[in-house]
Amino acid sequence: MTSADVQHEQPLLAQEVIETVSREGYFRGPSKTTIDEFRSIAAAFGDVFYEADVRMGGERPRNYQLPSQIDFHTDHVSAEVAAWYCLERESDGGAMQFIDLAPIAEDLSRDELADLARVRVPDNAVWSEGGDIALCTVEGDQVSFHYVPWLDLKVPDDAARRALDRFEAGVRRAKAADIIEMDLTPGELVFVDNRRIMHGRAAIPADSRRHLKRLWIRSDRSGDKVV
Ligand SMILES: O=C(O)CCC(=O)C(=O)O
Ligand SMILES: [Fe+2]
Repeated sequence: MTSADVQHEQPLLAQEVIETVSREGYFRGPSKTTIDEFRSIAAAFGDVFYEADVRMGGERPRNYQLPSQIDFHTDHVSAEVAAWYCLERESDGGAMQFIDLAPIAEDLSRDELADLARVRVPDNAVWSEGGDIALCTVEGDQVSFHYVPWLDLKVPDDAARRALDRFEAGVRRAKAADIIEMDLTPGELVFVDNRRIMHGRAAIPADSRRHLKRLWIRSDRSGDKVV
């Protein structure tokens, strides 16, 4: 074995990443992964349909290209899996932050989840044709979320309002006690189930060199849904 082999530790198995994301909701990778390995794991999940550079600036900067704090949210609903690869770290506020919505769903009754599923979130994607999306979808024991708190949620009635209040109280508790923080260093990656795990970020300096590559992935099993 050469010293180059040792540096790469064990080869990263895409299957392990896929299984861990399905069980735990996320997988954080070892250091020293190459961006090509990152891309090949993403490809093993399914169709990588959108790619973004999460760093400051750009001609028409999106929220993730601005220094302000970003509240916890899920990304576009078409992305079953979202993945980030760290190219440059920012020590001043640059850690990624996650909240697992699975325990919050477990605290809600079946009726509350059915009421919550009637809350609609506008689709603000640039390619959107204006439809909106259920805040949650229940299929058997599986609850999938789409939650973007700064958008104008449509709440059809009092029961849906009560369910939303209970859900948001759970999110507030998780923000106070259950944030999963990952201060990725260059070469580290994270894959998340975008319908279970929310992400957010503290404010970072406007001149930060922080740079993550983000991929959105539609799994091979999902068929043709949105986008
Ligand atoms: O800057 C981050 O850590 C995440 C930003 C974000 O919301 C995204 O990449 O979708
Ligand atoms: Fe995001």
